[in-house]
Amino acid sequence: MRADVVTIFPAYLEPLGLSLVGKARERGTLEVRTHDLRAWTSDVHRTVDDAPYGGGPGMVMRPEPWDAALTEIAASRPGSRPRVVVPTPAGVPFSQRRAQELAREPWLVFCCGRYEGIDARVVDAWADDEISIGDYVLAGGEVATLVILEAVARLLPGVLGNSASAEDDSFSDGLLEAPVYTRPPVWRGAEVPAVLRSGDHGAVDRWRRAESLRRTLHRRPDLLAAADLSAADRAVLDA
Ligand code: 6GU
Repeated sequence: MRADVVTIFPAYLEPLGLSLVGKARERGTLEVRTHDLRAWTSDVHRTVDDAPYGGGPGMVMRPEPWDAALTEIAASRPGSRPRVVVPTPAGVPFSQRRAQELAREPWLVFCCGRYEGIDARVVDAWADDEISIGDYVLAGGEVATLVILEAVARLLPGVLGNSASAEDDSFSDGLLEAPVYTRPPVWRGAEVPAVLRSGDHGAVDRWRRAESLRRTLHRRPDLLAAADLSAADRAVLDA
């Protein structure tokens, strides 16, 4: 996969050189190109914003630098066109399902807005997706892009050491994951649940399913409505 990121703060994307995403880049599974939007300004002050029509606080990003940037980036690989993502708190909610969908794309372009956002005309002209990472407001789209790209990168073929770990994720079956433990078996007086040390894989699977269900019931009851529940699952929840 190739991912281009357009921002006025390229340094904000430096974490994409680290850890799992950095390794995916080293292996060639993911190619990330970060671009400074100001490279597509033409005035001496390299202006990217202006006052909002209709009044109100803050500034709005002007359409011309965005259109010039996206035109040039889109033309950099003739014969294919990128999926253009605009992270914005006014977008549709990001989810594991959307991460899976984006992970199937060969080429993504992220447009990181700042201030009060990007002029709606250039968003309408270019964006395939406007995505929010949650119900709170960030100062710009850069951190949201980091979030989305990390969620997508770990789904790319060969990125996770154990591809089962992606399938086991919280949300992949619509439930939160069960708690996890490692050594020591007793830490500050707290024991690892005996079933996990029993060697009985069937019992471990049942325990994990029950913990998932109970956790989801307490923390995210909204998820249960959409989950695919067996009679045994319902018995756990009713207990
Ligand atoms: Cl994608 N951008 C900004 N600026 N704030 C957000 C967001 C995105 N998602 C939630 N809050």
